[in-house]
Amino acid sequence: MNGLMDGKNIVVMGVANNRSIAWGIAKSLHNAGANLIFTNRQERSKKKLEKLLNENDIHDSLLVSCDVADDESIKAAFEEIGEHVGVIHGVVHSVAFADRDDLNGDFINTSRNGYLLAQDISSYSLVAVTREARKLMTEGGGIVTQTYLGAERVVKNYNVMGVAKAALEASVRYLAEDVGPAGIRVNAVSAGPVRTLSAKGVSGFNDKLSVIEEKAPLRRHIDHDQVGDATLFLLSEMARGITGEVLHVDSGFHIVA
Ligand code: NDP
Ligand code: KAL
Repeated sequence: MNGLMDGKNIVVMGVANNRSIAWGIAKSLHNAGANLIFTNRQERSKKKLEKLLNENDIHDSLLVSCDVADDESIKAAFEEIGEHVGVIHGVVHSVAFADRDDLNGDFINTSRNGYLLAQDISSYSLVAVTREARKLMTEGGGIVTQTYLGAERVVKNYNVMGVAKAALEASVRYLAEDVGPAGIRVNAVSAGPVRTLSAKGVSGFNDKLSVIEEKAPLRRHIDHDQVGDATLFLLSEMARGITGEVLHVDSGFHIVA
């Protein structure tokens, strides 16, 4: 690409494999010249990522472990990142989790623990991450998270995750206000369905895909590369006037009744 992100250190959280939305984002950022730092929860994902980086000739990336369920882990991860690169210019938050049992049937049956777990990993984590990342973002920059239409509308089976994403989107706005004076922008991309490891095995995913082809203005699915380019835009100086925003990358599906 055009070196839009030359000299920028960007932390990417949430690559599980080559299908991950975060991997699409990593490729876009790499092609734009960014220096990438990755965080993973599971060792298995770290191994997959190492292989992907080799296959794609991406070298010298720092790989740090981070479980967003744990404040100490987040703190330690960003301290380690700070020791290696000093300043960071952006963070990609691409993590979410809910118990599979809570992702079908009636939302009304969500347990207290299931509700709290989804909120903890999928929404609160952005708050905790932003707090730690801010310390290293001394030159300003951008933070981008990933959300889904189920935050705005009732989408069958999305259930507890829809409520967590609604909280995530509201958190984007409150965080944007807090860190704006430091020149840090906080935005979200609302992606259409992408077949990833998370989406695997959750009921109703295939139905969601076919409706897009039928009803979305562009009559086709999106892929993680399209999410990658939109996220790159939001992290770059091109989006310097944009914060607290939710940008839909969904072939226009959200505008259709
Ligand atoms: P993936 O399964 O590829 O990625 C999910 C990631 O979440 C994994 O890398 C996983 O880490 C990470 N994660 C879960 N729990 C934790 C934790 N406690 N600490 C740190 N990391 C954790 O799925 P996607 O790429 O689909 O998901 C990425 C984001 O995109 C999510 O926020 C999702 O809600 C959102 N999204 C996805 C859409 C889709 O259709 N796929 C549509 C719209 C939004 P690990 O690999 O180490 O387990
Ligand atoms: C309406 C849609 C159909 C699917 C419904 C719910 C999807 C929820 C997403 C959520 C992140 C999935 C999970 O938490 C899965 C988890 O219980 C089990 N999976 C794992 O543990 C794997 C191994 C790891 C890597 O996954 C995680 N997350 O850590 C929504 C569709 C159309 C769009 C999607 C998939 C949106 C989204 O938010 O992902």
